[in-house]
Amino acid sequence: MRDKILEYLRKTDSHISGEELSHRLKISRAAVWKHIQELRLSGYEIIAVPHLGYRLASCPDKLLPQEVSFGLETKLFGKKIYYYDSIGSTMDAAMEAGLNGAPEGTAILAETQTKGRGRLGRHWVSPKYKGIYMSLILRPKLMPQETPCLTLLSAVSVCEAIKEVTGIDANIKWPNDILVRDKKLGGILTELNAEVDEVRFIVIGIGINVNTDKAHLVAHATSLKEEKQETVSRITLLKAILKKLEQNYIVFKKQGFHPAMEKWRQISSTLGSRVKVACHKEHIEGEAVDIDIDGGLLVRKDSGFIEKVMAGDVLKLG
Ligand code: BT5
Repeated sequence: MRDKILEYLRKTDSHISGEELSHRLKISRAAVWKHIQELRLSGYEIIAVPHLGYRLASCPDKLLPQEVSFGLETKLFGKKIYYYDSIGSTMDAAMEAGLNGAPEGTAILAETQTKGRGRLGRHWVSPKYKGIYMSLILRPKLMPQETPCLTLLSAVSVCEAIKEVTGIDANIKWPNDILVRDKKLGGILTELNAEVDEVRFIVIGIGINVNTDKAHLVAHATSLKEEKQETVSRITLLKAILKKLEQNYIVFKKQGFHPAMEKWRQISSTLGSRVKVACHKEHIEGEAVDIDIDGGLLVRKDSGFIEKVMAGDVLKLG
């Protein structure tokens, strides 16, 4: 019912009376008033003018499901949303939702995470109301070893959305870092629930520093606000990410990784550089020449031998 009231308020250019809302929604005026109060409590600024009615003055800067859904141009992604004001990690909630049968495209969103994580159990700093912290459930028919390319596809989608919404050119450091001017703006974390030969579901975790102030950024990091010197709408960016991700994912399901791979090459900050890749306990040094169809990084060592790396941390040497 609250969503319906919000819908009417959004549709109305000026005011809508309590009487009209009560008539249209077939609820009492007292019930209308109660819902308006609840909307106000969740951050909507609703002005009430005697004899005229209610007017929506502003929406909260929160990633509330009804805000994400409003004008969302996707068929599947973000159609089902779990929203948390605060959570340990959206990855854990997504894993649980996945196990409970949550459909493909289900998004878990949080305003802050107390145990946000990166790869290998590293911490992901998630200041409240400042970033996008989302986990998305996908159910592709893939073998576990075919999934790393989805990390790359997600990174491409995030960069495309950033470009569309802010005009900023972000780059990707293999495999999962979103960079702007060589500083980390965001990261992608992919986790699986799989059997040996079949993926049950994948969780794509996306963390982006949107309006984080300099004082709250970790070392070597940046935010969109820092780059643009103005606040960026998290909700607009989130919707654009869901749209781009869905578009690229549909193409991936029809045509494989090639189209996203080509886009990845264009915005990579890794290819063509001399790199040192730390993977497991060894280091591989050489020129990052390309990525493979499964998302692996191809490194040409000084011996001329090309080695494929599936996971690791890249240090650019020159
Ligand atoms: C990543 O890991 O970059 C993946 C981050 C994924 C975070 C999302 S948020 C939603 C979802 N829920 C989660 O719990 N996680 C996902 P990695 O490449 O391992 O990088 C981690 C490193 O980045 C840390 O060790 C820090 O050095 C740095 N770091 C931590 N927080 C950061 C931040 N907010 N901005 C930039 N760098 C950060």
